[in-house]
Amino acid sequence: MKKIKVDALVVGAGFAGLYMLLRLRDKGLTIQVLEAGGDVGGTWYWNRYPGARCDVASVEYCYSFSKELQEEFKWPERYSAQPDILKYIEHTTEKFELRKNILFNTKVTDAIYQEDTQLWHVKTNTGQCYETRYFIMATGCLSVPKMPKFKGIDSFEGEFYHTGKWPHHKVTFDGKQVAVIGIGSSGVQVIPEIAKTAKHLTVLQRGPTYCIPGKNYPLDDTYLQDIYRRYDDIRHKAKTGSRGVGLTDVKGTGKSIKEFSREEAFKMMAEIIEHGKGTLGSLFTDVKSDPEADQIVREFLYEMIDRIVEDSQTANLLKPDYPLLSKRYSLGFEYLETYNRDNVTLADVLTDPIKEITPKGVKTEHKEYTFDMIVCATGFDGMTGAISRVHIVGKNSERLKDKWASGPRAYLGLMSHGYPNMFTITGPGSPSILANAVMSIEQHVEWIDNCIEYLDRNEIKAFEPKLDEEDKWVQHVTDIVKPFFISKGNSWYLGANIPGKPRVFMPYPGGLGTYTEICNEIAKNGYQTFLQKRSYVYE
Ligand code: N01
Repeated sequence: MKKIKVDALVVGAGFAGLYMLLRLRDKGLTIQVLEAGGDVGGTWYWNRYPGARCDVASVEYCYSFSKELQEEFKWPERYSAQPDILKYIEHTTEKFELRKNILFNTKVTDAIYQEDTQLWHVKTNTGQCYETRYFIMATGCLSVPKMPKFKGIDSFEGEFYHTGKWPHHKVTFDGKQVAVIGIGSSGVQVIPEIAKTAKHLTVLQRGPTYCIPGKNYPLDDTYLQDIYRRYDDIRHKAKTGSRGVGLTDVKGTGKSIKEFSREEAFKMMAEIIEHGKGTLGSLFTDVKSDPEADQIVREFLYEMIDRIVEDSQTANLLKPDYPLLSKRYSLGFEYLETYNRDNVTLADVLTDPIKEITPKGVKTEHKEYTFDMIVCATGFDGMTGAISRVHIVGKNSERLKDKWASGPRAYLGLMSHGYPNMFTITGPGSPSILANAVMSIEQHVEWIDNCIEYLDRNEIKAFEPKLDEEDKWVQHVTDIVKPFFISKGNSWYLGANIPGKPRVFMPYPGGLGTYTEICNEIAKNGYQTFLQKRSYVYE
């Protein structure tokens, strides 16, 4: 089959793929972007369920590379909804004329490294074949929805949806008996929206989740003008701080929560929530790791649940029994309040587990429910899901799937030893979703872009991390996360939500600013931690 030759092949047309395309195209490289979806947007193309929005402020959850772009798109809300985020991505695509380099409805199936030519051969599900020097996976951290494997799932006769693959047609809940399975960030967002119009909504909860009430509001021109004036400073703080945000990163107390009286600590936490500024995790130094500190925060949150949720049995069911910061908690908008509605029931499927899906609904051990619609908000095969679904073969015919069988092994989350010239944007071992994802993406794209410039300038044909450096990085990620609750949580950060997936903490927890410094230092020192092959020998 005839191969189409390009300098770089990018997989995915979300925030990461689009910016990568723009940077490399401006260098004069020939680029092909392949996208499985029917249009641009990545996560924001697929997750179009009612209530979907980002819980990072919109003025920060957007590209910083163009001052003009930054100031011409008017964000309507503090936490803008999915249609507005998608509109922003489409606007960026049109502004920089990116669409002509993207092939939609095309999935990459195979990527095989050719050691003789040092090129990648890439195949798609539509039968195309590409030959490329640089193979770049911009497939996102949360792009493979996890569908639960209930017995009888295909027999259900009603409507069946996953929040992560929401249909394009209008879905109505009016007059319907609806079930939601899953109450992570997606469930917390979709539940209040469905409850507004459904005849009845039953939330099938396995494990409760911490949900902090969020503060959303419309943004007016005065607010936006003020942001534009301060943007340089906000972005600087975002890129050098740990979480990729410059606006809401209020200074913590720098003290243990135990240094305050219970009343003082509760008052401070209530204020943080009331004003929607900062996070409970950064207010005190020990909430991330000390069980006693966590207990105080938990009691505060339990009190909050008791205050909001009228039925005490429901309130008790909504109280998680694990440390707050052992998982990603959700920002909720009327989530807890939704359980006060007459048309909403919370069902505990931890003590009464789901046995099967029937043609008419759901059967648990002790009950049988009838539903017109089931919505699964059951999460994703995070971080490695999309990468491991491509048949990637590197040097010595090694499959990436085999190399990563006991957990992903990558250097800086950017490259993996044995897979020369293959880059991953926000890959495992990078800050990715532990920081504002758009800032993580910009940092990666710019680093890759500079690296490619270096490779081309120095006529380096093959480039990959040294194995010992990769091993050290993987160990470093494991070591720095160890003291924190998050290293043990039953979360997708560790692959704990996917049966059989190795439990390895995947994102880099040391903060975006620190990570960026490390990456920059490596580049400044001539990429000494990488093998660099000019002709046939590594130097
Ligand atoms: O997925 P999740 P998500 N039977 O994995 C339940 C980002 N995000 O899509 O806890 C019954 O967090 C599971 O129960 P349990 C964000 O990074 C961001 O909500 O395992 N239940 C859990 O309740 C987030 O972390 C935003 O007991 C089953 C839920 O499904 C990430 O995406 C918005 C089950 C899955 O929760 C993932 O969030 C949305 C089963 N067989 C998403 N299998 C914002 O920016 C799973 N569950 C706001």
